[in-house]
Amino acid sequence: MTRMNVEEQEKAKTKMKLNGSLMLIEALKAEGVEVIFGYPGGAVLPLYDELYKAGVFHVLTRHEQGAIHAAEGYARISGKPGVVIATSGPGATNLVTGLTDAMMDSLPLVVFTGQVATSVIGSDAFQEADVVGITMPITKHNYQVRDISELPRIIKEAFHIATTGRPGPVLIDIPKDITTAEGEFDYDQDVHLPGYQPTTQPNHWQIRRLVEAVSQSKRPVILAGAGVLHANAADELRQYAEQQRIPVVHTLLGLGGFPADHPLFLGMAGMHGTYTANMALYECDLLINIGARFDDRVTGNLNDFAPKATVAHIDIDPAEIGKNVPTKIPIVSDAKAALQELIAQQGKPADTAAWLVQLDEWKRRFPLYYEPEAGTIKPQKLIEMIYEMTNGEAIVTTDVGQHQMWAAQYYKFNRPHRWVTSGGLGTMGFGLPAAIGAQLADRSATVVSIVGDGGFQMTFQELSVIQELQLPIKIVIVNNQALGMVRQWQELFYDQRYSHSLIPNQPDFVKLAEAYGMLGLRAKTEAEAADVLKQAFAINGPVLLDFHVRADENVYPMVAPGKGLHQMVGVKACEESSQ
Ligand SMILES: Cc1ncc(C[n+]2csc(CCOP(=O)(O)OP(=O)(O)O)c2C)c(N)n1
Ligand SMILES: [Mg+2]
Repeated sequence: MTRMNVEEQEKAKTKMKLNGSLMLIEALKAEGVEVIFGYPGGAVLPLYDELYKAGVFHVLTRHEQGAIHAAEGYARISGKPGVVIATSGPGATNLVTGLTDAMMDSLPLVVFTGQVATSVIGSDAFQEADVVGITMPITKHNYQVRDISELPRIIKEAFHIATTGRPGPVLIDIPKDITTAEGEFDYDQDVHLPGYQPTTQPNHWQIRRLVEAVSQSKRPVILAGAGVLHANAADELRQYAEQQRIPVVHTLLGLGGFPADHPLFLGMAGMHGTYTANMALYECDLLINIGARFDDRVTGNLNDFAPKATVAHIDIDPAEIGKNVPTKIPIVSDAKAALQELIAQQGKPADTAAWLVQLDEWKRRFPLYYEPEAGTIKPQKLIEMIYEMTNGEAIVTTDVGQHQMWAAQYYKFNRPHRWVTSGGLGTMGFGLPAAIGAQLADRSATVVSIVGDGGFQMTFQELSVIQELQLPIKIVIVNNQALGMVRQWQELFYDQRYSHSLIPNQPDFVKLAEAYGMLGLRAKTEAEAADVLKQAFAINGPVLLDFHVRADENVYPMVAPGKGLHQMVGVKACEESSQ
């Protein structure tokens, strides 16, 4: 027998006969998957048996929704695809919210669901659900494996599709008999998808047009979205903005793509954006959208959106360009590649001097504002205290509601990949499980999960995982004894009829933490808040903090639904600081 060299041995290994479960495990190894988030059940028992034997790092969440949000948090921080396994039927349907969330926010996931055996598909077998049908509109792509010979190719394609172009979730539905059937495992193959060829490099002439538009512009602004983060283009964004002296506003999901303390940064735009960011979008003569999708929460009433501007839009997904806002300069490209080309072409910079003076004046006169009140805890103050306590370096995950907006406004992100929030879908219950994935993606990071008292109760079963793995996550409940954002809208738009939004008798969250074997601390005043934060961050382990904040506080400024960005309410002029 001739001796095989290493390459031949590797090749032989990838050609070996394996059952479907082992194929899946080998494929995950080949993809460099470090952690799987999942939950077992009948249809995936053979797979779980092989996971057990192979000693794969698998995190058993306490609900499949927890698994998929954890995978999203992991993907957001690591930039790598999050991997999920769930069983057929209810296991798979429990993933629906997370898949939609990942689809809306362009997060790369590869999700495996068990399915009943191929021989009984369509017979309403026990725990059968048409998962391919159900998840068709909420996945970037999905598959059902019908023959073991297809499995390696499908897994390879799934990872490719999830992570290239505009990232998104890909689901693979695997009937139980496929997990035990044997076939040849060849993972050393090229992906061949003629119908899927994302454009990643910008068109030279469109870039030229943008360069010319910039040089003629007097009031340009960059609207930077999460596309900048997906493309790892924060450095290029900064370089370009500085080179051309163009101010930058962020979408909610884009935060951290441009340093919050940079003089050219105007803040977050949209419904709860800063006065300056929104007025910049209203008054600009050139709007350069980089990797944002003109979500309605960002644009306000489209009839009043950027009415004086020529619009340029750089996006990897051509379907986004011109979808909501007429666009004069379309650039289909990866954000990094487009920015590099813009920097290289280095056109005559815009004369933005007068514009920047105007913007600085607005920043000084109309900063984010709240009325301090030391006897209670102002939620805005709480976020500022957390920001200071963590030197602005923490990974922050949130749920959805008022606390999310305050976190976005008052935690200043100076670096990318520190902010994990549910944007497009606005999923309550996202924050806590997402923190698990974020912490596993960056073990040395300080992770703070800022959640609402409402949303926390949608997924708090994942405290078990945090405690079991001793993840040093600080869980901050912004407890306003209300579904605060709903309460705010009812106060402002429904004559204070608080229909099912007030929850004065929330459970004792400190005792709940203790039930999970975790330290719980409570604060009701600013002084107590300072004290418990100090205690919590001194401990290298999980801590749950229950902050009873001012319950009637609202998020401002606000663009009411149907209004334009220039029609914000709750803007307070700060006269003293303008002198
Ligand atoms: C799963 C889900 N159900 C309902 C909503 C609608 N909703 C948006 S914000 C909000 C209130 C959230 O309350 P809480 O978690 O306490 O956060 P707060 O606004 O008080 O900070 C609700 C019900 C949602 N976003 N997600
Ligand atoms: Mg609340």
